[in-house]
Amino acid sequence: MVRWFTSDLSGTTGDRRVYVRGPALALGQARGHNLPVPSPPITPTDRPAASVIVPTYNEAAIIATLIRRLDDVRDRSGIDFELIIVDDDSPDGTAAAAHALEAPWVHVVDRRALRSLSGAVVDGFARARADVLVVMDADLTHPPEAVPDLIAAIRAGAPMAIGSRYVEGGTTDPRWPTWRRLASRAGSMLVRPIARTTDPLSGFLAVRRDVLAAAGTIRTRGFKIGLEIIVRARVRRIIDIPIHFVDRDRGTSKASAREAARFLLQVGRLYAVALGRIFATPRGPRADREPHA
Ligand SMILES: Nc1nc2c(ncn2[C@@H]2O[C@H](COP(=O)(O)OP(=O)(O)OP(=O)(O)O)[C@@H](O)[C@H]2O)c(=O)[nH]1
Ligand SMILES: [Mg+2]
Repeated sequence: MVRWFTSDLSGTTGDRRVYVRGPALALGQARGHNLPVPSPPITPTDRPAASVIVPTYNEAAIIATLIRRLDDVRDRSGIDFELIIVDDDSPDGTAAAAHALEAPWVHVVDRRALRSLSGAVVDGFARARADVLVVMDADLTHPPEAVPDLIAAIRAGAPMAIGSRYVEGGTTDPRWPTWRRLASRAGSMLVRPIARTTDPLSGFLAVRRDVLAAAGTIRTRGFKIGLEIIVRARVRRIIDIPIHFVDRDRGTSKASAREAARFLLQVGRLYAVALGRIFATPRGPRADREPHA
């Protein structure tokens, strides 16, 4: 049975279906949010091996296929991960479509906050029970079959893993027009100096829960939550997992000129964070420095 969460974080997540259209979640609002670190109190045997978080907006046409493919992946890999779909009240009924599939490992968060992809992911982190957190798109551009490799990278000790189109063995969709290839490459090059991965704009990632603690406040206005975590948590060691990125063939992209502008603002903010660290000078005596003679 799919578990429906209330929009109130104090809501329970028992096996009985609880579907309450509550007030907006306090987490993940547009301005910024301290990433949730502690997981909900549960017994160790309840804890899944990983939590896969999927933000959705108008993905009713595709959500069943995603859940079925992830179910196959769970069967074949033997990894007991949970799926957390965080929907922003999609008018096309995405949340209801997920509910109709009734799977014990699938949870649907019915979000009632300002629409925000990153905000939805942050709320998904808050709901997640595992220490390994995976984020992916619903649109099947991120192959569900690569999820075990991302989880394995974290289990092998990496703080973060990225599903990369640009590492050796990875590919982008051959149907991509030239302008899109150039835009993707240019965007990646723009942030390469502050993010040590071949695909810093990828939305397909795995991260250890404790790494999020180091990220502090996450701005949920930006579209690129992976980049936000890399810079704010100063993640140095990232394992790139090659993926074959296949363009969506159902549903519509939410990427837009507005999101592109927001991306540039996000990049500006993150450069300020990264450069601020380099040029930061101590303002007063510091405990770890010798006093001036
Ligand atoms: N909850 C929530 N999910 C969102 C929102 N915007 C986009 N999404 C989801 O976030 C994921 C990424 O959005 P896409 O529309 O695929 O954007 P994109 O990956 O940059 O663009 P494409 O390359 O065209 O796929 C998808 O699963 C969307 O359904 C939002 O405002 N709220
Ligand atoms: Mg997408």
